[in-house]
Amino acid sequence: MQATLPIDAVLNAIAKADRLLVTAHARPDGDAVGSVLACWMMLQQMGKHADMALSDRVPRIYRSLPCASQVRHWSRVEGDYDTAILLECDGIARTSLDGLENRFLINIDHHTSGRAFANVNWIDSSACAVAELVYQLAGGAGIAITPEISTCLYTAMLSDTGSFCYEGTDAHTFELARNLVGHGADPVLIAQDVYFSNPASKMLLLGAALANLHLDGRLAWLWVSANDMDRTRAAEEDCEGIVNYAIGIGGIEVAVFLRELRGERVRLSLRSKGQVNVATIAERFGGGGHENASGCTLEGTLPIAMEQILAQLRSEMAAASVHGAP
Ligand SMILES: [Mn+2]
Repeated sequence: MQATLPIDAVLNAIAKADRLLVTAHARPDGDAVGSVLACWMMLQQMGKHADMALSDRVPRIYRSLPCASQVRHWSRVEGDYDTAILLECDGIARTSLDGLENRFLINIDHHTSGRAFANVNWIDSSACAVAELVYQLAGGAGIAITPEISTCLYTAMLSDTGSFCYEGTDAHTFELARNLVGHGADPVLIAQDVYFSNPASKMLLLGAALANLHLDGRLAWLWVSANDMDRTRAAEEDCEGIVNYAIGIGGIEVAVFLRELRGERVRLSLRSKGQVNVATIAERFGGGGHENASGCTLEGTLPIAMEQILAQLRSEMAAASVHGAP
């Protein structure tokens, strides 16, 4: 007898559920937001009672997505949800939501650092975005892929593939994009919302970060202090993508962006062009992600965090024989 496929286990669990909550990781990115919205719309079509909640607000650039205003901004789950669907989380803690502990949990993830922590787990690191798994789920559930669902899933995959640039982007990725556009996603409007609607604070913060850009061989790093954040009136979400300016330099193989948080903590975004696995490094510090894009939070001051991560990266680069000037 054939073992139950993970997607079927998820569909079975949804079929049995009465009241569902859909959530994703804290500091949600485009994939997390778009996939939560699409998953929720799918559940609505299935006639389920479902809500969406995130521990952080939906980033501005994703607030124009269909139904984005219905995402609840919670720190604790209240309500008699019998089942919660967690997207892109390697554990309950990643949601930063309290009150999930005693519920039936469904985990859907595409990170290489994914863990089978839930009652039902579907982890497929070959998917370009968790949106791809939600799309498959919608297909499996036999629901109609509406223009609203397509818009959310296309936005999610656009952001998670780095506009179809990251490792793993292949014919299959474009096939999915083609299907979503066929179902009503408008790639021009979505690109305008995601890439041409930046608040001025984001550009001012980028300027501050680039003033702190440092290069050493094939390694690049840059940072912003808590003071930079205040001075530019930047929001946390304005930091998204800054690391790409460092990894975008010719000859650079590994890059890190550091952001000083209140209370002697530092948030790190790591990027690699492929020779060094930055997911492993992030995991060492309690974070996670993909081989080429990951993140973690370090305890300590900005200079100490910088020293720690640069030492780790230099030793990993030496081990991977990434040497020399760019
Ligand atoms: Mn993702």
